[in-house]
Amino acid sequence: MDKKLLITAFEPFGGETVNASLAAVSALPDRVGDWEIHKLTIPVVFGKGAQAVMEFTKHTPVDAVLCVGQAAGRSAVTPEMLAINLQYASIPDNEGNCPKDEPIESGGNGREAIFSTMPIRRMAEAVKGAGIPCEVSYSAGTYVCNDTYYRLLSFFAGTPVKVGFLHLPVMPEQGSPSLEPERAVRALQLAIREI
Ligand code: PCA
Repeated sequence: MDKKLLITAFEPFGGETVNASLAAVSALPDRVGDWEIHKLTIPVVFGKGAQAVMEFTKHTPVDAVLCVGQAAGRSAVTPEMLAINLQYASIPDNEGNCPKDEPIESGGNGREAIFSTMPIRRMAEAVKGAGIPCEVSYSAGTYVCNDTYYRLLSFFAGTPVKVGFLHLPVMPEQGSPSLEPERAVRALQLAIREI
């Protein structure tokens, strides 16, 4: 039986009407390699992005969760090695939250950083090997992407569910540097095959 992968994309945010992650994830086929693909669009709201994934996996258990976001200013696809226990927003999220240097998990229970349980380097090498700009990243930022990643790594820790995150550059219509949507879709497929 095929393994199930939940792949998530984020809604547009920051006044934009599109999100490169949403465009790329929407265009993915329902099957990639050995993976049966399940797609979910999640909110750009601290805490709620991860919550949406937890709710989904309650009724549809999956073997892996790969979250995809867009990172303006980056020129390469960037699989994220880790998430950190910090929230700092330079723009409000889609519900107006704007945390300034607050922990995600407080009270000393939260680990400072949590590493991905996916083969991030192998995923990056597969994408780069196909001629698509791609580098391992060691910072998913401090906004909703990192928040979602940290909470999911914490939630699924000690379970067989693998968790990963990948940032895409914006699309050409959004600004520069950018990556064409077709190449972003190809990058996702190559990365998924390595999970
Ligand atoms: N990028 C933002 C949040 C949603 C998205 O696509 C980030 O990098 O935190």
